[in-house]
Amino acid sequence: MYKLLSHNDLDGVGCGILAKLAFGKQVKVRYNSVSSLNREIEFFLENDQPDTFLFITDLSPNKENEKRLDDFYHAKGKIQLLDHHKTALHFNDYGWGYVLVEDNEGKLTSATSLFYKYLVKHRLLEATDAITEFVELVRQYDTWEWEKNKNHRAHSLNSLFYLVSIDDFEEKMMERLLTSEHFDFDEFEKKMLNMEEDKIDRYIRRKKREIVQSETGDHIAGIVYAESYHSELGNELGKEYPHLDYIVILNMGGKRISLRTIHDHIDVSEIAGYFGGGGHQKASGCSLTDDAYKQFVLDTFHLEPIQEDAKRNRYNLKQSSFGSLYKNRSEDVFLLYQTNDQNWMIEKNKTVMEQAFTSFEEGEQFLKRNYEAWLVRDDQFVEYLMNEVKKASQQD
Ligand SMILES: [Mn+2]
Repeated sequence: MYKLLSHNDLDGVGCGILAKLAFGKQVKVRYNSVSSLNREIEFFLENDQPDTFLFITDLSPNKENEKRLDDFYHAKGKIQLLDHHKTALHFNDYGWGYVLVEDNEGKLTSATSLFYKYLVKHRLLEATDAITEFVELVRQYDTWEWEKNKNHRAHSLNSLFYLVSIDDFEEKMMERLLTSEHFDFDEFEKKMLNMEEDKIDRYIRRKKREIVQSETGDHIAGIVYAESYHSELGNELGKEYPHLDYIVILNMGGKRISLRTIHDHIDVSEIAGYFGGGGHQKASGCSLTDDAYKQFVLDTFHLEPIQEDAKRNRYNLKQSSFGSLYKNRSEDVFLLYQTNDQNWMIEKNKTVMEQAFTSFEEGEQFLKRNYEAWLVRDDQFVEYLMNEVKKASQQD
């Protein structure tokens, strides 16, 4: 007998599908949240047959269970942990652990891609085109490589995963992988997925108007409440507000936090680690502990959402060398403009500030991090210019 304990997201369930393809009725699969894994491990050690082979994929046990599993392994228990999370690398110290973040071709891994390689290598599953394509879609979604590759099918696969129950998804995918030569969606799914993508877009647009900005230690974070679409949200909010170091997504019902960053210089697995969680450099999570609650909920609850930049301007545009006009909540007015020596400077309420910037982005980042300023609409820009002209002509 085999038992698989895996994560309850697409990558985790991808492992379950592979296990069922390989072992059929000989495997019991249980999907877990990060926090429920440890209960399942304890249940396995106390109740399952000692000759059952245990796989753990896409999740890490806590310290106590790490020890228990190692004892079980040395008592001739059969166990294999496969993971790709940076915070799980220490499991490589064990004979039963295999954690790989990036393969030798420099490609990011996922639990499903690691488990597929493992099963094929040990001749437990025969590789086919359809399975290989499915595994690659899961990998690209989980590592977010799909966005760079514009592989929307990977994103659609994850959307489909959340549209149906895990049981239905497993059943649909297994049938497809067993009978089709290539992996594809059917016509009905394609229609549904189009509607779902629109719905996600609308959800994200609303969240862009709810996010607040807060200083957290050495960083500036964006904080938003959301129950769904955490990866999409983290990515879109990160790109919309690149002056934020990272995005904190609070799921109050689940008492969970997701952390996302688009920046290479930030490691959100460290921040999650501080609150007892873990994950990847750009995507991590932790529980909403008392400390995290104080920092992200209590201390930010009174804050006003970030004001979006005016989007439909024809005159007050970013990067305009003679100036882009910004404002903040205290009605300070900022003009960000390029000087003759190619530097970018800021005039705050008509007084030149001392800082000079080598690019527009750098100057804008400064304005947004320090003043939460936003690009004003054309009408306010025109009014500002007319006042300038009036003043100039009065001086003549
Ligand atoms: Mn994963």
